[in-house]
Amino acid sequence: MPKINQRIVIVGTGFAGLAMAVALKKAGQHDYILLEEANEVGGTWRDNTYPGAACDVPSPVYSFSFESNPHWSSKFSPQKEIFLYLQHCATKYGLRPHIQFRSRVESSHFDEETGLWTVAIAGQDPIICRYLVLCTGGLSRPSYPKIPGLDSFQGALFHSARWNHDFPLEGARVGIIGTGASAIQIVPAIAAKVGKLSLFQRTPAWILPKAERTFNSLERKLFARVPGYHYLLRKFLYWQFELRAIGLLKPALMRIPQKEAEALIRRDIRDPELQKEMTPQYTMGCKRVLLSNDFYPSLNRSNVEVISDTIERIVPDGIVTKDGRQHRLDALICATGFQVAEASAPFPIYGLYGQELGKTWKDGAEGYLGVSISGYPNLFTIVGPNSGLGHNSIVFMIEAQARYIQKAIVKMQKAAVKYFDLKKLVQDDYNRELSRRFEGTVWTAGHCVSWYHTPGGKNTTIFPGFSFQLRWRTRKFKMGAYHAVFLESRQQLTDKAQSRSTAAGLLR
Ligand code: N01
Repeated sequence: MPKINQRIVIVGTGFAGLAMAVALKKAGQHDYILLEEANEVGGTWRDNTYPGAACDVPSPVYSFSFESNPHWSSKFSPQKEIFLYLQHCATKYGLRPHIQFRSRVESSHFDEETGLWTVAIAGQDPIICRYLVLCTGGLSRPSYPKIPGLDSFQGALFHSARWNHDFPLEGARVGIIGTGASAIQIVPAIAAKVGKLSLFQRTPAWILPKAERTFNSLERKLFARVPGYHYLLRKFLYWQFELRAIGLLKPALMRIPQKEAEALIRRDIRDPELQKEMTPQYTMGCKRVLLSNDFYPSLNRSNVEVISDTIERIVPDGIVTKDGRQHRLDALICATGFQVAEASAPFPIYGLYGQELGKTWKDGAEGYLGVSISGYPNLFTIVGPNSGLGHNSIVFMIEAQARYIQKAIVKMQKAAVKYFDLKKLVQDDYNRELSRRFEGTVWTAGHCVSWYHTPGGKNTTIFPGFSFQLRWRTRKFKMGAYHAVFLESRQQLTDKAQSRSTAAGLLR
């Protein structure tokens, strides 16, 4: 029998990986290791360093419930502060000794004989563990546009999530593809520096004003010294954002915030033609609703041009659009999002009987409560299939799922379970329920194409409900939803050994 090096392996050290480790630690479980490809914690908040990067969910709620932060400078914190916060959490909660940096997981294999996972790491010895927790996040793998000629571009080419800080923006002709959450933060941050900014838009996004404000010194003192203050503000913001789910579930209600967004377009964009170009034709909420006060005003600048003609091809010195125009560029930035719905597993994962997760998910990812996948025993995911949110803080979901997984591990350990596997019936029922829940929501009736869906149209990313509903359903580990295979008892092992020697004796 292979030797277990670590009982629990957690892959990733973003919000999810750290929440998982803290949940284990608080439950007195210390036999875990966190594998991190990079050399610091932070996940997406370590990697997204583009100018203007900030959170569009208020920090008191986009942070751990167990760790208030007196250092937030404003309601919507910049990337640097969130990155520092995560580094602080890793240190404060004693997680660093458990983290193995520069460890890229290449694959993992489950062995049904032993009930153990073998985790292969690039250039290192593999790790054998009983439980594997994927905290690799949906927004970790940049998606580059499949546009002919992309590789032929001779200028600086980079993705918003892998910003090239060596490229001098001053006076440069810069092209940005995409007008999503990242692009609307980048444009106002660089518009005044660059010579010319060409913004290539495929679909305009619905944008609402950002109720931004800085925290004054009194509030910061309250965060530091009065634990109840963080708690109450968090509750208030949570419910304020949670109410937005009503509109997503009943899209007719989205007409109200759409009117506000249309008024913002009319107020902040001077050119009536551009106002039309920037007005979305789908129902608000079908794609993520964006928040910004400075994106539209920056489009009025004389050095900024929005190009809504389809990109035909990329050439060595720029972009050619369908109307035949050539846009000459020194740098091309792909603010084109991440491989989310179309992506399978973060690395090859072989479950029961050698089945591979990428193949299991070829028609779209499916799981149960975003934490378990049938056919992949002792494997857990945080922010797995259908546990993303369009209206509230994902950290809330992450903490709920981490608690569920921690309880599952304790329960299985007590019951001496070798492995347990989610019943396929349970997974199918759950996914049928999700399909029913999606009916009539903004994600099915909103007339948009978004990264929430696979190319086949299946929504594999969003939880179609209130976040507290998923929290409620993950409050207890549901042992009955799983097939359990128990570790053999000492007596069973002795019996087995005896019958083997009897059989050998008979053969002699
Ligand atoms: O990516 P996106 P993002 N040709 O997928 C366009 C989180 N986030 O990096 O809409 C031309 O939203 C695409 O066009 P279309 C947040 O969850 C959070 O901006 O598909 N255009 C779209 O305009 C967010 O939702 C914060 O037609 C192409 C854009 O690229 C998620 O990250 C901040 C194209 C991609 O927009 C992703 O945001 C930033 C092509 N071939 C990000 N392919 C916070 O503040 C794509 N596009 C918390």
